[in-house]
Amino acid sequence: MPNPFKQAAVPLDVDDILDISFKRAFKKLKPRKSKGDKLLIYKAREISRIQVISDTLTSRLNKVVKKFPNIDKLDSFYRELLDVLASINRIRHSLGAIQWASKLVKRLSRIYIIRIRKSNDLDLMVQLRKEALGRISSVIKRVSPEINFLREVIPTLRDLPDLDTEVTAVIIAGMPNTGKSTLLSRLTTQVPEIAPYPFTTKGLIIGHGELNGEKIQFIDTPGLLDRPLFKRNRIELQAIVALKYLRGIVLYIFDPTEICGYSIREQASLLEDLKNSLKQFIIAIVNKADLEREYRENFEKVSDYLRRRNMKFIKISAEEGMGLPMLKKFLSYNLKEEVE
Ligand SMILES: Nc1nc2c(ncn2[C@@H]2O[C@H](COP(=O)(O)OP(=O)(O)O)[C@@H](O)[C@H]2O)c(=O)[nH]1
Ligand SMILES: [Mg+2]
Repeated sequence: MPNPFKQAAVPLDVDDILDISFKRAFKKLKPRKSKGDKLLIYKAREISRIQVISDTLTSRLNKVVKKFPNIDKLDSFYRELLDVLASINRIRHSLGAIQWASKLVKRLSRIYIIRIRKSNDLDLMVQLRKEALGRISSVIKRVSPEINFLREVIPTLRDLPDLDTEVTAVIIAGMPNTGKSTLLSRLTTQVPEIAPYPFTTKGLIIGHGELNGEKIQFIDTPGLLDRPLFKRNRIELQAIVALKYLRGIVLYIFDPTEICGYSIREQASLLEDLKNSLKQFIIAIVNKADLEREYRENFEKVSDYLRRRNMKFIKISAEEGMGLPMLKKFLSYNLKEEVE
């Protein structure tokens, strides 16, 4: 399922909602041939004013509640993101408050319509209508903090990346310049999409590919899984943690040459962090194998480390394509083991 918040409706600002409803209710109607009882004509007019305002407001408010996806049915990935960005409790509270306001508006309008219907006094009818609209407006104004909150968070939620949580994900992690983008482009067919993602300006990079006829999405996470996790704030960590709910595996890229600018020790330390925070199976990729001859010792160091840690790994050159057919086989085998 793609981003479940795509269809969510952003409420209008309280003043605008009221404005629209009042304008609609008070727009000049063509003067009807005022045959018949003047009292009945006035009565009908006041009743319709209340009715129009109530209908306009409730339909606007209900739309916001109805178009918001069912929180209990969200996939864990999007649920976690909702919690990071908005706090699930707060969202529930806001939607509840809006629903409450909508019901109360409806109830008030019914009560006043009945009272106007029973009245036989022109002034009283006008007075009742004014009172009704005053009370209705104040109900709406009372939920203005909730409406403003939703106005703020819904656009962010609508902007979340479209990740099909049913499609197997291969998340590519590793320090900068280790070869993640190069590998992603090798494993995918089209130009990858860049999807905005909370707390990283670089977004998620999503590439589509196939392994053994099965659709796979390859995900690069610049700014998230490419630097140490310590010193990150809670929210950033939660944005990272949301990734752990994607069904699939993680490829952790090593650059033993250290040309990337990070030592083997730093690269290993990030790997240890990720092992503790992600729940997917992690396969290590030892990249830049085209340079193995020049950096033999470093390659051995990395291999030794990975063997000691009992990790599955495979040596490739993303740039020159060496080891890629093997990597694909290795991937489909492990996806079968891990995902099914
Ligand atoms: N020699 C060699 N260089 C590579 C290999 N893979 C990537 N690179 C180079 O490493 C640099 C960083 O690669 P990139 O894919 O942008 O790394 P990212 O920052 O992890 O996405 C680029 O200059 C690549 O050309 C490889 O297998 N061998
Ligand atoms: Mg990159």
